[in-house]
Amino acid sequence: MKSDILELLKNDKNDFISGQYISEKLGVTRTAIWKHINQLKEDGYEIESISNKGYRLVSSPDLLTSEEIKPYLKTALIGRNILHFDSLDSTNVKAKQLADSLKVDGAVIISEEQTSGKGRLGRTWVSPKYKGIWMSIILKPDLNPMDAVKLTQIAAASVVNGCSELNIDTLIKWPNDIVINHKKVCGILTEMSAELTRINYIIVGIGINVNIDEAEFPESLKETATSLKIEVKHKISRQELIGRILNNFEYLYLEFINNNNIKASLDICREKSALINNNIIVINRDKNTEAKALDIDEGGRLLIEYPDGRQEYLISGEVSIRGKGSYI
Ligand code: BT5
Repeated sequence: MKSDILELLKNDKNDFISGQYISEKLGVTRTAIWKHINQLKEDGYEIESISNKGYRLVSSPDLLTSEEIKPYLKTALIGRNILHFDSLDSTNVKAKQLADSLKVDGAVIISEEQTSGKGRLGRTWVSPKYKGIWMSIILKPDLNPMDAVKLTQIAAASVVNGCSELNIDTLIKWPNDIVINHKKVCGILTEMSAELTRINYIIVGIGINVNIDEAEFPESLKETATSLKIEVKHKISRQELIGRILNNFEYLYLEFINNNNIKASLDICREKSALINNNIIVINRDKNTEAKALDIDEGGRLLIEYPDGRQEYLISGEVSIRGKGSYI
């Protein structure tokens, strides 16, 4: 009911709507409306109420709730079910807890902060409150488990496209980082529960530093991390960016699932690659080896060439890569 009232207020953004109108439209008493309006105010909505005019929405809080993201969503599947939390240890952990009970594909878990955000291989992901997008998409595709790595590429391509629609140019550092000016602005963590030939679910975790200021990064990340706000020098709407990323994700995901077309995503990953044609260092356990990145193949693997001419395909998640001399 609260979200129905909010929707009516949003539809008539600049005008007052009367309690009578809301009451008739939604079939609730004026007292019930008043209670819900008070709850909305507690949630951070600024609502003006004048006795014989009704209610008017003045401003909305900067929150990643379903109501705030919905205006930007054009999807049929992805993000139609958004579960919003004020604080979580990790959206990927929460997504795993919920995955079995959710029947539909494409539910999205979003938290305003993560107290124990996860990177790959047990690393941590810094996720300050209200400053970024910390979300996990729950998917249940009928795919071979071997294909799950491609979801990371689909996610990376969606983030790059979403940013580019807001005039922010980013590059993909294969397999799971998005970078601007040689610094990491986004990381992707794809996790899976599967049997030998069948996927139970895939969780695509996406973390984006949106409105973090330089001083807010921990000392250990200052050299290597950045945010969209730092790079473009103004605040970015997290709601609009999520909408755009999920719209792109749904298109690329359905192309892959329904039409077996991963090329659409891989073309973006190639075109926006921070590595292809660059000399890189392949970090495998404690061993660093120099190589050149040549291409990303149809399986989403990175083709590299060692100085002796030997070529190798790297599978995502197998190694970490650092560009020569700097972070990327
Ligand atoms: C990643 O791992 O880049 C995957 C990050 C995925 C985060 C999302 S947020 C929503 C979802 N829920 C989760 O719990 N996780 C996902 P990796 O490639 O291993 O990089 C981790 C490394 O990046 C750390 O060891 C730090 O060096 C660095 N790092 C940590 N937080 C960062 C941040 N906010 N921005 C840039 N770099 C960061």
